[in-house]
Amino acid sequence: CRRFPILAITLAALAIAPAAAGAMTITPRIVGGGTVSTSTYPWQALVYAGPYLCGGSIVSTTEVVTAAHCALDEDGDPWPPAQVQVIAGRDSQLIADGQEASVDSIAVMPGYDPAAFANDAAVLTLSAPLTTGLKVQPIALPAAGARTAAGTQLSVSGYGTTASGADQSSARLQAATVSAVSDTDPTCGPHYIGAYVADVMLCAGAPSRDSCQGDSGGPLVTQDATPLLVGIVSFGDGCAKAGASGVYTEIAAPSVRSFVGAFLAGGQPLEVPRSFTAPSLQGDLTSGSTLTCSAGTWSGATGFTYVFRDGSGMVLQRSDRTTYVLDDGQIGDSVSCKVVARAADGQRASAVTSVAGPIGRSAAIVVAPVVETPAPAAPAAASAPAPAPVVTPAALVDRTAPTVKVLSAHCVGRRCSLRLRVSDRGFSAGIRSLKATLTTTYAATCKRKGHRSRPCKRSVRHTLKARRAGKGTTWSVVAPRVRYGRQRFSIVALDRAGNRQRHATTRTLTAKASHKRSKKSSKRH
Ligand code: 4AZ
Repeated sequence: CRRFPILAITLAALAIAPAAAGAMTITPRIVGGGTVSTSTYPWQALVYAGPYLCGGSIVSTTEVVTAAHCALDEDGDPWPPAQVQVIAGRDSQLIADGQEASVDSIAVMPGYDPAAFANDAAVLTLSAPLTTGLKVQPIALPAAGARTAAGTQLSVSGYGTTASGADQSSARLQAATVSAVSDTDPTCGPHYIGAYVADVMLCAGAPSRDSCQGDSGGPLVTQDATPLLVGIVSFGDGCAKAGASGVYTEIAAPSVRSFVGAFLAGGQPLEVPRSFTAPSLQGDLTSGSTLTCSAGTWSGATGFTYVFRDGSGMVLQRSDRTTYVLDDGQIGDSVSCKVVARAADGQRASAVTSVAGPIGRSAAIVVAPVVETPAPAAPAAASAPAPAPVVTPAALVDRTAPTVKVLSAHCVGRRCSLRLRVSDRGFSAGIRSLKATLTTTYAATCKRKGHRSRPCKRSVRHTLKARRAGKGTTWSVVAPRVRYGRQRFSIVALDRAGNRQRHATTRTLTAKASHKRSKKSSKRH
């Protein structure tokens, strides 16, 4: 149930997809989907949450149901509503039509535990109502307790990947027919022992048809004349894998039905804190000084947690303290603060400050002489407040993949080197390794039988060693003798908990026969 990064879109899908808009029957193709239109699936919403792609179901003009795991950021806090966008009535991610809606508040189903899978439901309340029409219509919910019988034909739709592990989402909306599978079927409960909670989940599948990464949060509906939303795409063991059904949050489960139903007209929704003025960071941007994060104004908040992060997104401090003391390690870096507000009934909401930086050297450090004599036991700047400890909630498990940022990159002659910062958001079990590859593209002469030799390009690939550069999070990669030409470095980090960076960090340099440093010729990924 990993969220799928909004990165690339299958352009090829556009070229090969037949115009099936409006077709009621879905032709199984690729991993079982067919291209459809929101005029047939008008309850389908596209949900961009932070950097991730998810699906959603329009249940009223102002409410969209999605998965809880789509609504939460890497720390397990609801995304700041400003970082969530809902789009209705859009058939292709490449065509900016339909209705774009902003989100006012995010409610996550009580009892959702990011470390488990149960209660994977959330409701996004939009800032302004959607206009209903041919391509935008709410879908009705089943009654509480009206569970879906095994064998019922259902439709699942979304813009997710069309193959398990694929690195591109589908440009165009896809849908597939799957059948409800009994909780006790070997592909369902017994296959997901320890994860499957029959009370609040539903399995569905069909040979080579399934939901997949990026479809999370999206609708599973009946194929009746008046379709009902019976499930939310939640998780699965791969996609369309023999022996493993897809798992959905079951809307008809009484607890899920009452959570979602409370948001529909006439209901009493849970109170979710709301931010009215953005939080802010105050203080001197120099090492040794104290930054104060102000929560801004909120409604419905009974308490706050403050998360200070560095420029790479690494958590510096997470606690109820509003202050953070900058230290030398942050010189040249930047800091931001996320405020997480809690309501009395457990709902939370977050908002973030803008990024403050770069952080400078404090005056005390600038004037401190290089120590030639043995250092005194107490540091000269003893009056400066001690840096606050980094708070890592011990109860957390490392579930997030590490990320790599390029700090510097250059080639001098044939030697190219990169300095990298590796971060592992939230609680980290530590970085195990970095896989670095270099693809060199150089000018060559190509000969083909019966043709004259002509200039062409060739590529070679090498694996490189990445080494920790001193203490902390800095690593380096050096290619000592490259061929002159274009050098494309690709780095993927793996942490000790087995989380692998999904999309490689890349950097392209040019090695030229001169002793000047080459210019960076492309941006980082
Ligand atoms: C996912 O990663 C995901 N086959 C969603 C659904 C399924 C598998 C993975 C079910 O979002």
